[in-house]
Amino acid sequence: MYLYKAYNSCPTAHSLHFTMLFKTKLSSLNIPMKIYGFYVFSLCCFLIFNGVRVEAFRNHTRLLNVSQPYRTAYHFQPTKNWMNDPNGPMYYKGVYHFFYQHNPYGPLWGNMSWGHAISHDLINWVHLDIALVPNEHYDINGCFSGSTTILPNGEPAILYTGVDAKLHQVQNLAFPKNISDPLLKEWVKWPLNPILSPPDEIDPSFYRDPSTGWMGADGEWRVVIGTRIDHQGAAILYKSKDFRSWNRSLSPFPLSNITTFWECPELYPVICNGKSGLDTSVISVQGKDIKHVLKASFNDHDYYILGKYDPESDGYDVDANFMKSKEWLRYDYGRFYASKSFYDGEKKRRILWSWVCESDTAPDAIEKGWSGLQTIPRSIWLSKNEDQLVQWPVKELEKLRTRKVHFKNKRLKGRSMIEISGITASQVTSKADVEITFRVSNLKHAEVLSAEVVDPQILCTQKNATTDGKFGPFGLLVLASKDLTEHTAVFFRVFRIANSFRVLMCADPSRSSLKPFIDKPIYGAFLALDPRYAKISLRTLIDHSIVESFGGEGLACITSRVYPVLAVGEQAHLYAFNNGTQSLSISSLSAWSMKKAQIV
Ligand code: DQQ
Repeated sequence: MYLYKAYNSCPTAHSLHFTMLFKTKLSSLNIPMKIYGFYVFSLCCFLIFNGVRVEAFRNHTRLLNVSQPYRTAYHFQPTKNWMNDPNGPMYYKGVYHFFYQHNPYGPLWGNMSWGHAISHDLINWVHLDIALVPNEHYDINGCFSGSTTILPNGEPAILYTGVDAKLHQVQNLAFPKNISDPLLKEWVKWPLNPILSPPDEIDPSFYRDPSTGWMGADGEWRVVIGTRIDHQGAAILYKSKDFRSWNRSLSPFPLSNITTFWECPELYPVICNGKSGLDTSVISVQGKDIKHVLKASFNDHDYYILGKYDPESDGYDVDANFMKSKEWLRYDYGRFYASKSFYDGEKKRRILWSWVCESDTAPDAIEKGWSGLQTIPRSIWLSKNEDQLVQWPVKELEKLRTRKVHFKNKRLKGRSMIEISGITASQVTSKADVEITFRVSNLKHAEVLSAEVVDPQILCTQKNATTDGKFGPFGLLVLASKDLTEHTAVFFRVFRIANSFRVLMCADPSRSSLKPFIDKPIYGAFLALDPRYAKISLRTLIDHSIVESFGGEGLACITSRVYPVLAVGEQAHLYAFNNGTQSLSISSLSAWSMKKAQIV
């Protein structure tokens, strides 16, 4: 594991770049802050030697005044500096609270603190003072990820991982100074911290990210903590009567022998017949029309399985075997890590947030003065087939929609494209919300795919947006320069396997930017729909340097980071395209330019 990847799993050009710079390999993930300091120092030396102005590192405010083509208009960001995992989102006394892993002193990972912001609609935000800073012996090397739980007396509790003076990961509590303040501006660490230290058989560098608590049939609280046991990714279950003193539960929880460590695990209920969410903590949600989602972050992605959790025995029966890679489900098949969900009691829904890391380099982050985005908060529920989750941007986002282009039933011949214009050019394409639905017919002509299960990411890479096909590639070209030198393609292909069909969804940023050292992976997922009976739909949120796509009304999601240099502002265009030989029709298209969210 290389230096940069100490505690943030961002498979970006950052790490690749620094791998090349330092060629420093560490034998474990346990990277002390002191070494991180050395790394920052080395970075500065490197930049000086390469003529990059290191004063940038000292004065981010000045940098934020220079042109910022990659800062987003409606995705959550701190005003400057580094952000990674979402932490402890919750709804409390009429206010949404969002916390996040934050380095208040620079645009690279370090000094892990909990940033804090509040909102009335999950879209417009006010940043508050930092909620937790690493200043006690039990968290002096970082206030790492964790969750909030609202206790029976209505009091919210933060349960988070601290990295102590010995670099051991321990679990700590914090409570609001004043619970009648809906803004929860100040947090007080529990005097008896740490409340949990790693058990003897657990490596103290792999013991972190406590989940939101839920109450079992016996009235006791439960949480899960990410770890590894015998070199396998795992979650450990803890129990408590009062949320303050905790004991390890002896009930075995799922392990995965093809992963080595789990971060940010979550366990929460979903209802089988509807889109409503369920409170994690409510015991009465157990029943035959409830399933439980077990989620973990590992290998740079967020995976989940569906199963049944029994609150009496704490057993968890999985629908599919977590150990077989083909059975894994993913929230998002692109850039998306360390997600966290919460139950929004006000709107009776479950909301999912995730960190979307950069794909540019550490020197780019220093020049920008910031690093890291959050996805648009997504409503999340169980699909009609009860075999996967469905995600959709929260309804409140639609308040930002402004000028609209709309048409219906337009033929898109083979090897053709149309520009979607008509919304003020400078507005539509750098920050837009586009919904498009395609209809395909005569599928007997579809390309044949062998019946073996194919990795969709590999298929999208082999058959990218420019590779000829029959039904597809068709979709959108976003953040495109007029001559298409730069563009990001989000598209579909329909394949025939014996007598059935498979719809592949891809996001291809390989031509998104002329900038060097950008990581531009092609991503892919299969859409669980039958194109003979269902239309193929795509919703894409475009926001300067992020492209978040929802295929099949949220059945598959792919998020990419892109950094165009030509396709910026008025020079950014949007097209619908069909590079397949077969004609199809656009049943409907609606595209809106988006207003800027108020994030202050
Ligand atoms: N990021 C946090 C850890 C967590 C990791 C540190 C996941 O608590 O495991 O910033 O990105």
